[in-house]
Amino acid sequence: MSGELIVVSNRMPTAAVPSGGLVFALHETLRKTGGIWIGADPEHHASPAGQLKKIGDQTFYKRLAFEISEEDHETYYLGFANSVLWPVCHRRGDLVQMSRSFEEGYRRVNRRLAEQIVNVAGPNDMIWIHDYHFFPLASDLRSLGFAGKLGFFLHIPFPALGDLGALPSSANLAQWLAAYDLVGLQTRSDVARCLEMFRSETDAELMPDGKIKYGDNRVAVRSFPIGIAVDAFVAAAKETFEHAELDGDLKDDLVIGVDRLDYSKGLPNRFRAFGRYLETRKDRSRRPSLLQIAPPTREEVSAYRDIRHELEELSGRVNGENAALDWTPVRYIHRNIDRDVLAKLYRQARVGLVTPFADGMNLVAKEYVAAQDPEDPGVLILSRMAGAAEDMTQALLVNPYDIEEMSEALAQALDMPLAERKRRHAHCMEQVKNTDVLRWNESYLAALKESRSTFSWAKFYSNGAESNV
Ligand code: GDG
Repeated sequence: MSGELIVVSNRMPTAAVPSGGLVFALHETLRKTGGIWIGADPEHHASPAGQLKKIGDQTFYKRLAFEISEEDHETYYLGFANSVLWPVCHRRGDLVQMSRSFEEGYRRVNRRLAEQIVNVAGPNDMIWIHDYHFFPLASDLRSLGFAGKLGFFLHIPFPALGDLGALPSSANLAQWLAAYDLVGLQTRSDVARCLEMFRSETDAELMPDGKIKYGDNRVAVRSFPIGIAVDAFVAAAKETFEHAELDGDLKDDLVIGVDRLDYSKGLPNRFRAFGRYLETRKDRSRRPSLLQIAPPTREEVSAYRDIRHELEELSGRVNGENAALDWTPVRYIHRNIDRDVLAKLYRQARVGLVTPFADGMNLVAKEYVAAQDPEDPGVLILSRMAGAAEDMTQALLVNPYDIEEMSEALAQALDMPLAERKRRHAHCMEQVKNTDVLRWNESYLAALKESRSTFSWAKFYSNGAESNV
């Protein structure tokens, strides 16, 4: 008898129909298949409950929340997940904050969540766990006797072997990942780095079927490049754009950037490159605007406050040096913009500027391409370090550390002839369609269904444990 699909992610939408790329796609999947979505309760509790609780709309599938305390939030979420794992995975070992309490909080929340999941999961259920908040969850679920299929998808870059050294020694990524049946990563380069990690482990062995054998476990590691809900995005972008929504000087030569305000997104260098372009542009009558939308995120972490101050200072400087009475070169919006407005702004923009230092995929690059008018498309400037660059090779690929190169790419993009814009856009759009998020969902789940559960009941009983599923 086949079981239910259970999705686990730190953030879970509570609205009947959630907005946003990934969340919307997982919602669409669960709407079709039914099942359960488990996520963290946004409220913090002095004594977190021992069971999952229903939260939000329950129409098509169950939404169950696990409670966390203020201390859990500080140690598991802000601490280990976002001050250790996030910087390590984004090649910023210098920003790692070490604290035993972070490690303990991370392990405590994962173990507690595993206990709560086995109380609701049936033996044939298939659990799909998302992202770095839950690396050890499969290992915890297996030790409690869960025997169904366990899948994992990492949305952020898989760290290089050298960067893994910045993790505390209690974080055994290889052992944690080996407890899954299928580990999904964004790109082929991520898979290569993950395999390199396993190769460096004496307990791991690459099997003829491509799986990794680690102790008694066998895990498959594959890339599943994520995308956007293409049709929905194209439709939103096509709606008549109200020019009244923009000030006069935003209508021409608009360059757009959209990113959570995160140090991995390379925003200061982007502002510097735009400033450099303004200084060196040949046609001084040209007055491009950079519209940077950067909603706040994780502001309790000091590295995020630092990047905010740096950006405010830089946007002030570029404007101070270049603005005219009737022209503001940099528009920096530090808040969330409605998704439909965003889609239309992308379509209006001549250039999409996506320049992260490290990024699992980067959906903004795909949204920008999908939003363009194919008969008069804008140009995507894309960092080589974004996962999206692996397939979108006809974007203008740049090194996000090279201000001069990015400034030259801006000049090239703003002057690009229509025929070249159309050719590059058509190629990028093909890649966007190939990775439509609904297809991504289906292909991952099909691969997870086919994967054989690594769990050994014989071993479990021989250890004298009792089943509680
Ligand atoms: C992680 C990985 C991977 C941004 N500002 C606003 C807004 N957004 C939306 C964008 C886009 C999404 O947020 C950001 O997605 P990204 O992929 O660019 O980046 P992360 O948030 O870091 O996501 C990343 C992704 O997971 C999926 O696997 O691609 O590499 O880091 O959809 O449009 N949306 C609205 N207003 C804003 O102001 N409505």
